[in-house]
Amino acid sequence: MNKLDDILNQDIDPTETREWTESLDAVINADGPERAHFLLEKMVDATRRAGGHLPFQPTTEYINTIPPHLEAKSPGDSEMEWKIRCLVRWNAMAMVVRANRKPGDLGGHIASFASSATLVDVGFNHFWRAPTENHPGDLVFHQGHASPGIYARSFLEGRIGEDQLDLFRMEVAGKGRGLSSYPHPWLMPDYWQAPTVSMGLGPLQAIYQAHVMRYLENRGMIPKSDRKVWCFIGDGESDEPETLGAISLAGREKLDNLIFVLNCNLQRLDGPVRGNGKIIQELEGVFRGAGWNVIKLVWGSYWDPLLARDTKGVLRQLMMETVDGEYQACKAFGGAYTREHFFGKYPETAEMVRNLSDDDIWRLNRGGHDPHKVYAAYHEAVNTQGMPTVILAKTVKGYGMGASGESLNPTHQQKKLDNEAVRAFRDRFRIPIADDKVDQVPYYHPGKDSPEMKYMLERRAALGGFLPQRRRKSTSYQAPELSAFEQITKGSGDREISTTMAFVRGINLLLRDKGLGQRIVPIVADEARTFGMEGMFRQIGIYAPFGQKYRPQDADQLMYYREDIKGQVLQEGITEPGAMSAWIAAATSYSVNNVPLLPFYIYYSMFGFQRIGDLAWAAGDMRARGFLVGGTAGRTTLNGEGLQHEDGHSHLFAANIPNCKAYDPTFSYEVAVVMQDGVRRMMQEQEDVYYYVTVMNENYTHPDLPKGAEEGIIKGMYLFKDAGKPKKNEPRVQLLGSGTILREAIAAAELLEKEFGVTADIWSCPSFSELRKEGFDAERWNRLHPEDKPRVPYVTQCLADRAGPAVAATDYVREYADQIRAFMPDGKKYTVLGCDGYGRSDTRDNLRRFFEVDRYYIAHAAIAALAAEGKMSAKDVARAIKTWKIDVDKPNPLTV
Ligand SMILES: Cc1ncc(C[n+]2csc(CCOP(=O)(O)OP(=O)(O)O)c2C)c(N)n1
Ligand SMILES: [Mg+2]
Repeated sequence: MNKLDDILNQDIDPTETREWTESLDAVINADGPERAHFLLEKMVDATRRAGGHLPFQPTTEYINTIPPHLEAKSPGDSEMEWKIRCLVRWNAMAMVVRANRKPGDLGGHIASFASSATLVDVGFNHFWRAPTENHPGDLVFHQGHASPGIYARSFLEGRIGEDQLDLFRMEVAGKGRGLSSYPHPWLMPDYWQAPTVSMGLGPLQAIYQAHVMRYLENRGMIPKSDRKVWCFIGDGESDEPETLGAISLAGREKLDNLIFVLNCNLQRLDGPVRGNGKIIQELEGVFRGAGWNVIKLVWGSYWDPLLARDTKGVLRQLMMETVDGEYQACKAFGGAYTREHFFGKYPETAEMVRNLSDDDIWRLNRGGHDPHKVYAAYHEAVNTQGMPTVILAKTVKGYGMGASGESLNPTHQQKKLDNEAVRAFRDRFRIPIADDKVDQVPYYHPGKDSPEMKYMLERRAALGGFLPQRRRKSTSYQAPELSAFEQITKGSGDREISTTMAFVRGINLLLRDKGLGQRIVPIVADEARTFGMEGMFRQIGIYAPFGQKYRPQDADQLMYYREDIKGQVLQEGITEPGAMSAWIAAATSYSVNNVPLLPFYIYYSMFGFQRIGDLAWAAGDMRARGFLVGGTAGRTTLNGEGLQHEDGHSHLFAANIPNCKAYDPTFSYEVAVVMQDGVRRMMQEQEDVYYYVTVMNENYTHPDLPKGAEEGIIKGMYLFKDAGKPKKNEPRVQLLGSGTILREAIAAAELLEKEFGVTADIWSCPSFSELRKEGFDAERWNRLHPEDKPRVPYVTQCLADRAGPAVAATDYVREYADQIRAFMPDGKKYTVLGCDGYGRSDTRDNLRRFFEVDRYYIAHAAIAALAAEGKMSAKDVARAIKTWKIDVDKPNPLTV
């Protein structure tokens, strides 16, 4: 022990200590605990000023935050709610066990919901409101693998049939009636609102949903309400950086519309979460430090009399000293073990339980299993103002599973209960299923007219209807015609601009749209200036929930840094996962808030999909609608920044998300066409797609939108330059490209003609990914319809009557442009150049030479392809190498 600990732990003058404590008691009695708190803070200040080093105490005692006498009482019928909970528990268990008695190893989880059943039940019975005309409804994020419990309740409510319970995890065979393993709006679009099972993404998204709800309230787009976002989280899940990574935002913005329920069953998948410590204490410190209201819900009511008798604090000391591994063992081994190993540690505590039987000790319940205490905690949470609330609820993993799994290390994966375990479960929860039937683990429904069902329906009616439920569609908004984007569909003349500038202009045009303008949500993660968006700061303001409390340094400038409670730009700071979550919240606002928004999140493309890929996947699942804009994209176009900035593969990630449409435009009119089409599909047609568009910072001139190119741009390919019908013996090639590298292809065409008399058709391919999807769809259709007229993939249609080999070049890895190889017309050779390998910093010219995608390499590849087809010779290739100074001994950029 160091000296400080000595001072704190040794009472050198007990009489003086008692006098002080009595004075404090007197203040509490006369003026309440707030006054006592005030006085203590004053004393702490005085001690600090006198030079006393007061250690920071982020934690409180290991007992409930709400003392028994301040607990709000539940108005519910606790006997009835217990019965209902037992039925929910049984059916949740039954659906998993039945699924796993069938062939196919379907999996599922019993132990997690078993630990959270009471936490969930109290929410459904008393707190969570469904959307109605008068209330927007609460948004509840459930722990993903607790889904059986949610389905079981829906079954009792009559929303899900018995047949469907038997289709748990059988979504293919279920033909639309199957129940998804976890919450997936993509799979159950009328039911689940948010995917959560990728640990950490639920809590992160819940924070940003609450943040965007406040944003909408502050901008006057939805009325202020007492609506809440609730998020259930596992204690093991709290180790994910995403779980805790944004809690300071919630504290800072005082998001009292947000409630976390941390289900602290002390176990994760493999074993204890903090066997050698206490997860509740650890989380208390973290959340308190971040400005949250922390409600510890550690002990159930059976402990109250013991704690009331603990005048000397020995029990509380014991509670504090005991580590989670030991608490887990107590629940696994039972009352006698707990008497000996827990209470037996001190004579005072042993004495406390002397008159209790082992069974009584076993029944000493944990806070998260006591519906009265849970009610009180929720009541306080929903009434807390000025800060978000986290409830740290101590529970037992596998509660009710007895010897087959209660508090045992392997319980997480227990999904096959034997008959004995099933009978024990039935007995423990008093399910009226007869001995001769119970081994089949039948579902149990008490009947439509049963008091249980009546009670449940009454409760839900009082709270506005059933949950979970999801809104599929909201109001449609007319997209502006392409003509509204004339500023960027028309050529730039001599002016050199980048596609980033074109895109930002496009956003500005939309901001001026009468219907849509308000609904545009520009989002940045501290990179607005990088993309030339600082004009928006002044113009539409940066959202700041408490307004701007200082005079900005650049107040005298035209484009000053303007923060405003009604600001439209979401400046999320340097957090790509945070900005992405804000984007998801805005992109799903049509469903969650019945307020369609069109978010544009602009970021460094390298810090996009590869950094937050799992969120991008969740966005697809959640049917997000909006634009992701990967700025300063490309492996050679972002020249100076080097290996960690130069993105050559985000398009491959994007291409793997089924409902993400990804484009790599070269010219401003392509940007405009993609943008207009996206607005039409997402805001007007309400299609569940989102867009990824890469934009660059290379400045060049842009031509006019070629007549009739729109359709090809959207499909992913159009003829940019037609070389006409080739003359006899005229060597011809097809050059393909996207992004800035298309311009190298255009330059290559000139070199080819000048040096070798080779002519080229030039194809701009804004989306190799869209081309691939269409091609494989046609190919599949043809296989399945052998006797019908075959569909010709669009790429094949484009190139069928075009002479000569095809050469594509891209600023991304070869794989990106290689996606269309399967659709080359028969016999057409296809060469792909791309930027495989790590990036590095240099000039664009040097990088393009290094990655072998510049005009010379493209031209050389075209000559080589013609030679391979016998239209030119090896000598021609050698001449090309010499003419264009190609270094044949240069190592492959992939490996250097
Ligand atoms: C990102 C991610 N990693 C791993 C998993 C696999 N997984 C599912 S549940 C689980 C344990 C969860 O423990 P905890 O959060 O404590 O929840 P509990 O089941 O105990 O309530 C793990 C590792 C996952 N779903 N997501
Ligand atoms: Mg856990």
